[in-house]
Amino acid sequence: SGKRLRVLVDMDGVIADFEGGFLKKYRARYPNEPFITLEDRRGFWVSTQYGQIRSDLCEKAISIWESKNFFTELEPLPGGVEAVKEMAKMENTDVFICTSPIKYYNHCPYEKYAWVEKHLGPDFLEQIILTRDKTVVTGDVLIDDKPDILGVEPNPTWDHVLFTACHNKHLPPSPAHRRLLSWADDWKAILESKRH
Ligand code: DGP
Repeated sequence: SGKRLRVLVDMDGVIADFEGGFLKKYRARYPNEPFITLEDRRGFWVSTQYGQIRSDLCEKAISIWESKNFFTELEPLPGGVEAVKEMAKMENTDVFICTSPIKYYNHCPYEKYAWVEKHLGPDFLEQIILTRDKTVVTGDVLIDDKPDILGVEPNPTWDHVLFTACHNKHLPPSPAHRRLLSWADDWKAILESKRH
């Protein structure tokens, strides 16, 4: 069909290495506290799993991503920046970065813009959607590592493609979404399948 394809790409866990950045800074700040290796991560919420080890570790985990420079200093995930740039150059394709800022807003929203400018370029600042509710955003595809994307809209327009991350790789296949295993996986085939 002649319609343009709108792709929404999540940031943390999809193009920015939130989990790796978290673990590195948590271990540096709390060298004598127990930690969860990426291999042992289960469940989307990092603070929930840390709180299960010992209740005070929940707040210690939160203190890491609430710190200045946490989000700006996240490393890009392999192939993500290249894939998003390539996608944005494709014909009849609009790409938006769709990301939920944390509620402690002192640094995170600013740093997300700074990260996009640094890694994707200043023109990409036009493509940022910051929202705590992705269900109200319209698009054809949402590439996101969170297994359950809920909000006020019961029938979002997008199809959720689950991006594989340390915390979701053990989940059984679900009719709610297909998977993109990494940026080395065939993301172009997923986009082409949605164009019809
Ligand atoms: P998104 O990936 O766009 O759905 O954003 C979710 C954000 O929440 C992202 O920055 C990662 C972060 N996050 C991960 N674990 C926790 C947690 O346990 N508590 C909070 N408040 N945020 C978390």
